[in-house]
Amino acid sequence: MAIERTFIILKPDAVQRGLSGEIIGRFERKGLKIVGLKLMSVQRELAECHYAEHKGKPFYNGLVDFITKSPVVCAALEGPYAVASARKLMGKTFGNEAEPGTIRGDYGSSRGMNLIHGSDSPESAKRELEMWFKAGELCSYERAVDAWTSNSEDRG
Ligand code: D4T
Repeated sequence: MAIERTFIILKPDAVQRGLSGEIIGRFERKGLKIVGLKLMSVQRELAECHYAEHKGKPFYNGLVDFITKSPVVCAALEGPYAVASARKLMGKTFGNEAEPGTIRGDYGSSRGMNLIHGSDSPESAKRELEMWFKAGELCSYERAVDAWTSNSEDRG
């Protein structure tokens, strides 16, 4: 089954710079369906849990400080190969290295402030969606256009 869900965070720099709609729009135009969306302030405990794999690295404290500094927009997106598709739209980790045409490549040049997070595997997506969204905050629904953004080949 290649219809997946992925988890996206529009980080504080994206929200502060007024890029939330622009960035969400790119995912919608790709055909991904918004199944969860919220603005929230991130508690330090949640940030530490999210970035647990980076604990002990030199950039870890800065990363946690940054994401807890100002509100973020969290989104759950659904569609064919959603995890990999979203990562491709985002571009390489650092703005200065990301290709033009990608979100990070088009909107930033910073390494520390890279606008967006996206799950890196279906397993991470499941874990992160459970970490960031409460039960009942995600919606399953059909759109008429779904018949034109995926077919039986995509559904495996
Ligand atoms: P995220 O997790 O934010 O989607 O980014 P990536 O998956 O593309 O990259 P990552 O997990 O390797 O890094 C997480 C986060 O840490 C910042 N970072 C990373 C940093 O400030 N300095 C560094 O040297 C690295 C490797 C940027 C993204």
